[in-house]
Amino acid sequence: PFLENVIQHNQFQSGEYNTTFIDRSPELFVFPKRKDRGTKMLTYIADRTVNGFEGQGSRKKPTIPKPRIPRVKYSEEIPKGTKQILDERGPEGLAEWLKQQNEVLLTDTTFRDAHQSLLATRVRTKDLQTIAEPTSRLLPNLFSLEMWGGATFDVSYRFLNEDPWERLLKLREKSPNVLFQMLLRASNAVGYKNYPDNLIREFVEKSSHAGIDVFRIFDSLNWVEGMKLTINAVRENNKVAEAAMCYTGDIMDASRPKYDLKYYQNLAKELQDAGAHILGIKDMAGLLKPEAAYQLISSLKDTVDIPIHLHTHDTSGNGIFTYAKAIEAGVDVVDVATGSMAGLTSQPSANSLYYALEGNERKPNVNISAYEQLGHYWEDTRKFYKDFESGMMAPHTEVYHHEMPGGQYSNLQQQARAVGLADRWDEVKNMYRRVNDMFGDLVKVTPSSKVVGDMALFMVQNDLNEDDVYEQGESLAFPDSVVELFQGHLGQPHEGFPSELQGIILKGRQPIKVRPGELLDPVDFKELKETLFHTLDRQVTSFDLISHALYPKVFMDHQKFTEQYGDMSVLDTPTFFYGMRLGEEIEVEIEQGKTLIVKLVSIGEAQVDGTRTIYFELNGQPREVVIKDLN
Ligand code: 3PY
Ligand code: ZN
Repeated sequence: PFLENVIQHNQFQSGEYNTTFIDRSPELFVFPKRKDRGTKMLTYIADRTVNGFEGQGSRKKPTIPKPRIPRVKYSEEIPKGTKQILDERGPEGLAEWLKQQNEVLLTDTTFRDAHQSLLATRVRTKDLQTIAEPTSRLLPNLFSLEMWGGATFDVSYRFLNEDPWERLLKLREKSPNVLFQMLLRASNAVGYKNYPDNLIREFVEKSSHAGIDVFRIFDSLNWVEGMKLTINAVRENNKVAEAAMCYTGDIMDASRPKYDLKYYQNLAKELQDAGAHILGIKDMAGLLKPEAAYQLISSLKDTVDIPIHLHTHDTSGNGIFTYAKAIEAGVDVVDVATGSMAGLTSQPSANSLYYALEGNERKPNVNISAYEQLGHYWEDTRKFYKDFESGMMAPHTEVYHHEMPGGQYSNLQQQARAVGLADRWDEVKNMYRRVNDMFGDLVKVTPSSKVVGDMALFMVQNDLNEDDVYEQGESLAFPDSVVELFQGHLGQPHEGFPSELQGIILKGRQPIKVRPGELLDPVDFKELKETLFHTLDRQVTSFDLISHALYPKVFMDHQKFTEQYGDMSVLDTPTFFYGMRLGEEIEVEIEQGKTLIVKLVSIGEAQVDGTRTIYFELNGQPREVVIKDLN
């Protein structure tokens, strides 16, 4: 282990073979602890069995049959797809190719936005990995698979205790033919605040190396100034920059001229000039009505030369109608999800769209029976995640009033519940819109949508109305996120902030007008690497450095988890969430070709110190672990 430590040491790797660094590096004498992977894993399973997941208390593990997996011929070569077009022709060539297609192309969001919007982003890599190759084989004509970014990055670490970079690498291996697409919040990256410029560049470079081809870039206030650096970074890596404008308001509503057709035309031109290969329209709440879609797409087709890619959520139930009108107007690509993961706050169903376009010359060129088979897998797999379902049972047209993004609805509902406002949810929804109007009618999408949500909760909780905010503002302690927004730390909204309210919220502090990134010190990656090497006591990757720079605490908590339990992404999902049933036996492949057989034999009585002994058999040998009963 000593030699291994020396070889892995960054000074040795950077060419310093003069051995004096050995005397100066006490960490070389720290040897990896002997890992007992079995005991660590049993401790995790015992803990879930007794204490449940995420503080939800222990619940009976449901009996869920193994998901049906479509039969595909693994021995055959995987058909070529859009990934090969990008690799051969570059991003401009791909955009040209796209414009020449007559049928509408599809982006499938099942691996990202669909589960972010329906299942609180909780779908695990294992369940994605199982279906990645069948998806690639059965749907080689997709434009792209949206499978990374948005909330998946932090939720992976925070709640699923898996490494999002590994997800990307593993899926890429299974799916070499279809473009991989991610959602990138411009200078907020995959987080909720502005990050230093060099971190954004590093993030884009390393995620393109790891497998992302199409970057959908948006700014939460539609502030193009805040998007340019990211667009350039994507272009420098020879990947596809899909610059997106977030759709808010209603172009058909003459009483609300702030976001009219002209506004979107100007924005589209600015994004094309900023270097977009594709124009994205990100209708994150599902506000784009069918006739508005027709007018918007028709006029943008005359405004820009680049292909147009439309994203919506089906919250109102009008998604397919909106797409049909957008397709009639010439949209190039639309976002859909596999039928059993579609609808409501998710994307419209690929299957429904296919049939809705029967007889239409732009009907997508996909194999509908393949979609139905993939739907079986997702119908079954979704059952693993039933505790994370939002509870929305039917189309919800109130979204046209409150304008909450698909991914925020259930989140804010949870937040409201946590602060004791569960029975005042209708008021919160209504207040969300009132806050929007008070804030000058904002684009609401992560992270600006979170600020509006925080303020709505704050006002309902403290029984405040708009007049109270103006009259008592001096003595109110506004949520931090609200103060930061009005300071300009998320950028500048269209037509600026309402100045009287800004004065009240900032209480004498001066807002910034420049790009927040200009004021942030760059991340010192070299120093961070040294520090992490010492704390983690292992070789540090570029991915670790980026994750730590984005989310220091979340990243370190994940490291601690892994140290304590090992890599639990190897467990099947019901066991990961619920632990095991008495007498149950499971197989866990901890690495390729190495499988452990685990049986839960019995659960000991609770002791006075709150512990219990849990008795297992591991590959037939008795094993016991002691855990704390938190019930
Ligand atoms: C995200 O930023 O995660 C979104 O999906 C916004 O719509
Ligand atoms: Zn979305």
